[in-house]
Amino acid sequence: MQLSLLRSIYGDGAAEQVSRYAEALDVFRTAYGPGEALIFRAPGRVNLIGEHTDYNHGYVLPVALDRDILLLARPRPDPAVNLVNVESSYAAVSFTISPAIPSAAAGHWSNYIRGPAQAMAQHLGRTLRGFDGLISAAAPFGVPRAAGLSSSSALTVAGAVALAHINDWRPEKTRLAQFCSEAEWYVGTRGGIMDQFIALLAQRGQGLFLDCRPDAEGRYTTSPAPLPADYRILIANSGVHHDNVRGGFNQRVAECRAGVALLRPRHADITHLRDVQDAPWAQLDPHLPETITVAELGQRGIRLGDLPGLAADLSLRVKARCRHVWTENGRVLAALAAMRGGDATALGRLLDQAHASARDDYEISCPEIESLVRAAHEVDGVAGARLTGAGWGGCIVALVRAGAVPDFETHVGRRYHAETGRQASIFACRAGAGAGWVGAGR
Ligand code: NG1
Repeated sequence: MQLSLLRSIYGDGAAEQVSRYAEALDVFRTAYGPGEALIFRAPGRVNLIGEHTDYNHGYVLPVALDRDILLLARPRPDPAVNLVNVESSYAAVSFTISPAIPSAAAGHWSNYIRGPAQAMAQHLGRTLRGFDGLISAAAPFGVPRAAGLSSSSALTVAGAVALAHINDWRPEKTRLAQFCSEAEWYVGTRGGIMDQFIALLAQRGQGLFLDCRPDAEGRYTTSPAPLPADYRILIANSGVHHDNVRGGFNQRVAECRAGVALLRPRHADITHLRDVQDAPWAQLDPHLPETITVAELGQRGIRLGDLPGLAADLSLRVKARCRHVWTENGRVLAALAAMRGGDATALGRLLDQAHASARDDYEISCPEIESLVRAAHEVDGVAGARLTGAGWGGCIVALVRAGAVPDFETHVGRRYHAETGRQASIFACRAGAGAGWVGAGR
């Protein structure tokens, strides 16, 4: 792959990608024989602020990573999809594209390709061409997995971009992002649209403000968010894996839906928590119970929809969850203003407040994440730090003065190891470019 092309995607990091692309092409040829492969890529992301707001139609402010998933594909004349992985620990899989593709076991990586394939077959209503494909997502260039950096959506988006290209479907990027977020429901989560939007719409060197509420025509508002000069966005991965499919994610969605249902008698048009964002919290608070069970909601005629894994005696902490969403939306708007004004100190303070809210009201932190956040705050030059992503493990994101990066890496790494016995992987986020077709290689 030409260096100049890779530069337009990876900037200063392009040179080190050359051998990665060459290796992927090599493994591809070994698996499928000589000839051309189309190369697609999709980045992971770090969410700077705006956690668990997307599925409530709120605001988010993610940044794409320069760490991505490559999907090499050779179109086939039939609807078969064959997939191998550069990492041999991932066994090869095959499936046939149709409007009803049987899923692999829960959590299996191929479900993130089956999802967009099935959704596209349904959407386009014709027989699609499949491909012989290879995934390259190994460290250090790949998106770290199960770390709240959206490796799963990167895989979904890479699959969708490849299938759309091969089958001559050319939707607008925002339309494709929306398509991908619904396609990912195939795996069993009811996530929002943030990850797929940033994966597709990212611009190198910028964050992306996204209003997750569509307008009357179903369109979304996005705008680039300038990153503070002289500061770096650092990510520290706790190494604690979280799993949205089996974890408490759907419970949080249920708690927000319960809040919506309980506010409806006073806010007739409410469909998402975002719809009461302009009401003062003091007006909402009295109508939201501290806790209520799924069964008690049922007695009031409230059903929470198609969320797998909700037991009748499950106690939902509705008030605190809604308070997090309501305050977090305010913080995202304030963060955008701080970024536009170049005020890193104000932005950092908002990250700290967002962390406290995620920990106390949304209860998605864990001891390892707390250890990382504490350690980050001990470094001179850290403007703010918070957990990022769905939670229950994964990563923290910190806003660090450029000159303080070495101190951050040393101190946070040591402190975390001393407190937990684990190694944190710490790296800077060089805001990367959005997903797409890179070119063809042999
Ligand atoms: P991660 O951190 O990648 O599991 C999940 C959701 C996002 C968003 C965040 C919490 C999916 C695919 N991703 O992201 O939409 O809700 O949690 O802010 O469901």
